[in-house]
Parts: sequence; structure tokens; C-alpha cells
Amino acid sequence: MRTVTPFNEHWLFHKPDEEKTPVDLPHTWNAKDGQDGGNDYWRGTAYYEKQFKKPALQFGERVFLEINGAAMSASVRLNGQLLTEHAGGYSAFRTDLTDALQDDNLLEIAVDNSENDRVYPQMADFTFYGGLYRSVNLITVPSAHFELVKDGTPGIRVTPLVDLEKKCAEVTVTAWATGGDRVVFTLPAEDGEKILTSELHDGIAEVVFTLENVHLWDGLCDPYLYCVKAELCSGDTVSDCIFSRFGCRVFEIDPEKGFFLNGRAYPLRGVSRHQDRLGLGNAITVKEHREDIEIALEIGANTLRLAHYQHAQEFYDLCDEKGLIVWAEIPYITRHMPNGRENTISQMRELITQCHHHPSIFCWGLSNEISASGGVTDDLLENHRILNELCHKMDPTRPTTMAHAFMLEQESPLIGIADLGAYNLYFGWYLGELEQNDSFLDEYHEKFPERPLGFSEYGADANPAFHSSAPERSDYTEEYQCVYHEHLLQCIEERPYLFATHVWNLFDFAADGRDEGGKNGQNQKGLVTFDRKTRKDAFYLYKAAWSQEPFVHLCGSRYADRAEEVTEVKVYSNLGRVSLYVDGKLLETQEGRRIFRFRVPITGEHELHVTAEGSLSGAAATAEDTMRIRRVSEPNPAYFFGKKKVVNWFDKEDLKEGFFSIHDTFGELMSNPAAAAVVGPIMQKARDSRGDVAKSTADNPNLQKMMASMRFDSMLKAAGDAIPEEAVRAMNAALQRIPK
Ligand code: GCB
Repeated sequence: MRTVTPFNEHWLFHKPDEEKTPVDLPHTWNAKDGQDGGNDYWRGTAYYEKQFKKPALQFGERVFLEINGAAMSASVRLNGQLLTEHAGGYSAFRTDLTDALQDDNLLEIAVDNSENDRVYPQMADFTFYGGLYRSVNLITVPSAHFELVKDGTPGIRVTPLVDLEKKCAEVTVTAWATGGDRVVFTLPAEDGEKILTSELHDGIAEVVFTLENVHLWDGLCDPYLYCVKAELCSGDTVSDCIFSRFGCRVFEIDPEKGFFLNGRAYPLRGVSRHQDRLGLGNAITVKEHREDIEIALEIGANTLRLAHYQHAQEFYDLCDEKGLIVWAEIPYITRHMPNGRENTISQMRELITQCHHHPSIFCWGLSNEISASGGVTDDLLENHRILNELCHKMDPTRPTTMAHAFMLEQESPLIGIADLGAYNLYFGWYLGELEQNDSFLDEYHEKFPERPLGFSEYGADANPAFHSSAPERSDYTEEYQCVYHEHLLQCIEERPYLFATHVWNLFDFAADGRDEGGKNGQNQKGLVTFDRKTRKDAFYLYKAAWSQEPFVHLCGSRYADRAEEVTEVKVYSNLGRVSLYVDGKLLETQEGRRIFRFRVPITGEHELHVTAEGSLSGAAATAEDTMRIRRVSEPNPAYFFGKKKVVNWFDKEDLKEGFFSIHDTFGELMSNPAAAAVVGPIMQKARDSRGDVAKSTADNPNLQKMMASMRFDSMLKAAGDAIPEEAVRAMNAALQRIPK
């Protein structure tokens, strides 16, 4: 029978020309330098070695090495013999070690995350950690065994097709094997155990179970899982045995009404997740996966976009168990590489092969913002058509999707390729106004009413150290993040046609090329910090909208020092009646929904206490929260990241008529060579602070068109701390010397 032995301990690791150091897996060599900014983390080929004695094998038994993640490419050698190569840092692969085994063995795995034009991702807003960052196992099987190598297959595929009216499901189970003469499939069901046997033909066995009164996998309400067993038999002996869990559910998407689960409207509202962690990089374990799932459930999300690559099997398993509905994707991102086609195909084949059985997954994502750098070319279109067909062929039960950049024209032929379309929009953060999110979505929906539309990303950075009573775009305060998300939450709720929406991002994550918002090397659009320790205030806005767990939250607990006589205290709750007490005395009781705003006079130091009551899911509930604030004479400088007064840099009256100034549009400035010479380098600096992606999108014609009509001072505000106030003043002075 099969045995699986963890193979994670006692490895030696070294970079070229460096000493070997002992490590255990999971391991990445970029845990530090990939998170500290500078875009200078080490990318190259490093080596993992492990010595081991030949395992005791019965006659005919074979030993496979299973690697669950080698970022980004790997080659495996046993005793000097090259056994396999693998390109793609997020999928599992296996190789047969048996024929190269000796009594004493040396296993060497060269892992490479260096830059190239073949393996995705190469340009994206996250760190491409290198390493053997997921678990490694040895799998020993008899000579007759289920398939292990092709595309990292689990050897079994389960395809349930549910008839909601008849309350039954037809479950097709297919298995692939080497050797053996038949496969016995056993499916424990509520009405007893069902057993079906199939002979093997060309190594394939297939049966169809019928489940009457099928117990549905019903999202968060009841994520019921079945588990089928497959036994490979030769005569009277069972040589190999595997299991696959699965769930029976019906997903439907209506372009007007949105998402349906098992026949009822079930709007997908949730967040995206990157897998990495402060201090650990991508080398995480089940403990971290569990913690992330718990936070996703706490906020009340019913969907996760698992961006921008295949996540760990353990994580999809948790989504299956908890009932979260998942968007899965490959890292075909930002810039199309003509030499990368084969890699997009192999990563997609592996994603579908390895993840097909997860009931949580509702769609396959072909690409993310792929036109951002380099636009739409014929080769890019063909690559997408090939991927789209591949997905349909491998899995006719799930639709394909794509996350488009906001600067991709709504008429682009790229948009028609996938079954579902979705946009990443950042109006109100990088550029434009909050309301443009609403109008952009409506415009698309009106133009293409027959096309399902998702909102695959939206978000705003916040550093929980920064605060303001007059929050505004790009100030990186927790308060602006709240303003932003209050608008976006409403935008989403008013648009039931959106089949899925995903906040970017549940967690801050590493983007070593970024340097903004007071933290070098991080994208801070998370609702929770990179270490998962701090839930930013905006987290509780969504919790108020989505969670059924009664709570009340006082916003601004980190904004203790306030320089105004009367300060606004905001409360988020999913209970309808909220009372605020100041130093034990009731200030006011409000009835409302989710967001409660109190005007609180402050003189010295005060204790604020809030109680909430109401009913949730039909049950009466109460909750409370406390914080302290104090009156100060001057704003606390620790709450600002440098640019104190972003609001009115210059009043119109101060400016000389007939000369350029930062109040002109970007287009006007760029059409004058002298003004362009002043403005160009500053824009370059702003882009540089946001990493490679921002730099690479600079030439995108649609982005340029949008930027041309924007006032330059609003673009400068969006640049955040990349451009200090003095530089803005100097630039304006220079522009004021250039006649129009
Ligand atoms: C995007 C990308 C995502 C970035 C995000 C951002 O559109 O898809 O990878 O991290 O924007 O924060 O700019």
C-alpha cells in the first residue's frame, strides 16, 4: 500500500559560492530581503541538498518525490542524474526516484527565481520569493499504483453534476493507474455505502454514482463534503488506495442578477488573499493558512479571490470545509511575454488537474491586468484563446474569467474571450474620484448587458500609524481607507448585477519595489496588517456588512491624540442601536445601519465606551467596545508621513495668470516642452515609488489618455509621500516661469 513520508527536515541550502547551511522546509531565501523594500531581493539559482538512505522497498515498489512548491523553476537530481525539471512556482510536481536510488543517496534540487522571459510571473506588484517553500514528501507505492506524475495529478477526478429539481446528482469518478486490472470505488452516502467497480482500459477507470436526495455543498450555510475512495486491484489484492473529497453544488451567473448558489441568489462578496507573511515570506504552514481562513470568516466574506497564482492545497481544502467560494487563477500577469505561452498552458493544466475536485472553486482566472504593460497584441489574444479553450476542454463545468486593468478599453477584443469579465478599479486611490467606480461599472453594464461583470479588485492603502480628522486620498491614513471603503461598499450594494466583488486585499503583502505610506516594501491595501495582528478600522466596516457575529467597533482607537475641540467618533456595528458614553455618561443613542457618527466635545483625556443592541439572524444581541482619546494642542506629527497639508497647496489667487502651474491638466503640461521637462521627471519618481508595475504601465496609451484630462495637483496628491511638499513648491515655481 501507499505510504507518504514527510521529507522536510535536514536539508542543506546554499546560494552559489556560499557555505551550505542546514534548513528545514518550508524555506525561502527572500523572507527578509523580499520584504524590506529597494526592489533588490536576491533572485538567482540556489541549491537544496539532502542525503538519505535507500528506503526499504518491497518487490516492485516505487518511490516518488512530491514537491508542493518550488519557486519559480526547479531541476531535481538524484545521485547526479537529472530526473525532472519544472517551471512554475505555485503548483505541485512529482518525479519517480526509484531507478536512480542507491544505498546512500544525494538529492539535489536547484531552485531558480531569476528573471527570464518564459516563466510567469515576471512583472507584478508582489515579491517573487524563491525557495522550496511548501512541503516535500516521499511517496512509496507498489508497482501497480494510481498515476502520480502527469501534471501533478491526484490520480482521480470527481465531477458531480447536480439536478436541483430532482435533488439528485450524477457523480462521475475517473481514475488513472499504472498496472492493476480494475478500480473499486466506494462512496459513503447518507443512505448507505455505494460501491462501483470499473475495469481499467488503457490505464483509465470510470464510474458514475447517482446520489438521490443529494446533500448539497451549500456555501457558508452547510459546506457538506462527500469523500470517495478508489482502490486499485489486481486479482484479489488491493495495491493502492486514494481518496478524493468533493461537494455537490450548482453555481450559476446571471448578467443582471449576479451569482446563484444552488438556485438562490448568493451575491459573492469578499476579499482577495496573497499567501505571504511578515518575516516568513511564502514559507508558511497549515497554522498560517488556518489563521488566514479564520480572519476571512471573521470579516464575514463568502468568497475569496486567491490571487495571483495557485495557492496551497491545504488552503483550498479549508475553503471547501468552510464553504468559501473561490476564484482560482494562474500568474499570467501585467505583461504578456511572447516566449511564455507554453508556461501559461502548463500552469493552467496543473491548476485544473490539481484543484478540479475542490467544490469551493467557481471559476478559472486566465490572467490579471495582462494588458497593463504592453497593451493588447495578437499574440496575447491568441494566448488567451488557447487558455480559454484548454479550460473548457479540461473542465466544462466551470467558467473562465479575467481581471482587467481599468485602462483596458471596454471594447477590447480581449474582454470577450473569457466567459466572465471583471475589472480591477482604483478610482479614488491612484487617480480619479470615488464616483468614477460607479460610473465605470454602469457604463460597462449598459454597453454589454449580456456579459456577467465582476469587481475583481478595489482598495486603498492605509498605515495604521497614520491618522487625520480630514482624511483625503493618498494620505495613507486609516481614516481615508474607511472613507474609500464606505463609498465602495455602497457602490457594490447598489449594483446587484456584480456577480462577485473582492476587496484588494485582506492582508498587507510584500511588494519589494514599493516605498510609500511609511513602510518600505509593502503594499498596504490590506484590511489587516502583514503580520495579521492589526485589523484596520475598515475591516470592521465589512464585518458590519457581512458578519452575523454581533459586534460593535469604535474607529480611531489608534488615533488617540486629537487637536480639535469637537471630534468625530465613528462606530461600525451590525447591530441597529448604538449608545456612546463619554467618561461613563451617555452622550447619545443612535438608531441606524452599520455606520454611526458622533460629535464628541473633548477637553482632556476621555474614556469612550460604546454599547450596541439589536437582533441578528433573529436573535437579540448586544456588544460593546472601549477606547481612550485625548485633546492635544498641536496635531501629533507621528500621524503624518511628511506631507502635512495636502489639501490646498496653492490657492488660485496666488498664481500668476498666463503661466503654467500645477493646477493645469497633465495633458496641457505635457504638450508644452518646457513644462513637460519639469513635470516628466517628477512623474517618473512617483511611479518608481510604486514599483515595477507602475513603471511599466507608463506608456499605456489608454492610461495616458485618462491622465491627460486630470489636473496635475490631483495626480500629485495621489503620489502620496513619493513627492514631498518642498518638491511640489519648487516645481510650481518653475512652472510659473513658463508662459502658456
Ligand atoms: C492591481 C494588481 C495587484 C496590485 C494592485 C495594487 O491591479 O492586480 O496585483 O497589487 O493593483 O495595489 O496596485
